[in-house]
Amino acid sequence: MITRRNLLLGGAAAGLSGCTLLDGLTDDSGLRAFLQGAENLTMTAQRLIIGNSLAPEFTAADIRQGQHPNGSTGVDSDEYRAMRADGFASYSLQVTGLVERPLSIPYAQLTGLPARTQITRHDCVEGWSCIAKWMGVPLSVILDQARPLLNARFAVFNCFDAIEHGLGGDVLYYESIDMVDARHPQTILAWAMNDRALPVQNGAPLRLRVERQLGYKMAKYVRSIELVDSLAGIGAGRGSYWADRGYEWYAGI
Ligand SMILES: Nc1nc2c(c(=O)[nH]1)N[C@H]1C(S)=C(S)[C@@H](COP(=O)(O)O)O[C@H]1N2
Ligand SMILES: [Mo]
Repeated sequence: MITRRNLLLGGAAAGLSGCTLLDGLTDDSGLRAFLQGAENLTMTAQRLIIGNSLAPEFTAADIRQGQHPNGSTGVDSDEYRAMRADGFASYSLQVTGLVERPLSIPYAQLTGLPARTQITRHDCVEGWSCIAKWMGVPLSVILDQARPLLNARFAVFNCFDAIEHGLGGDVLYYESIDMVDARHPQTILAWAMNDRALPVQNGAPLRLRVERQLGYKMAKYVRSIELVDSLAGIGAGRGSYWADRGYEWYAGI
């Protein structure tokens, strides 16, 4: 079966520079076949196979190069430039929607919260992977502070970057995950990468890591997290910039 992902994987293999093409995941490996097959399974079936298990974690020796920047690599707005100029001291993460306590968490407070460090492999749907070390606050820590209401089913990430400049105006990047992934121990809001402050090209000041899904789920430049009971009102209705353009919403790997 020729899926969009197969086409992308084939196409990307030729032109990629920067990151090692698919660290530990060569073109003819069984794992790649599994990944491609997995897209045809439903999310429920994937969850049965994966359970709530952890994604593989690696050692520092496995980090071969910097994280290959992809998608937006910066934000073209005065608001963002001003935050960047002060080292993001004026940034605050907003937590809104179906919560008991809406939050506005300043950068200095975010980086002072309990943090998790994990060395994981980022798999982009275009056919490359990078192993990097991520450090940040578990999303569950933020949720415990905000106290989601019982009807909260999804966490939506609204980003600063305009991924599309159309006649109808700019489209800002957005993504979403369900509460199972939101509460997963490896789901963190990363503010550091490879022992340094998160670089602008990789999503400064804050980016999501949701380690059992593909790269496009890992929203960079996160402005706010909104808890909702339905994705119908988000973007074109699927709660994700790329899902609204034909990719899987649940991009399990
Ligand atoms: N805000 C935002 N997040 C984003 C993207 C983007 O364009 N904008 N691209 C996605 C894609 S397709 C990938 S592979 C990763 C790339 O992350 P990196 O630049 O740190 O490698 O970010 C994801 N998150
Ligand atoms: Mo990607």
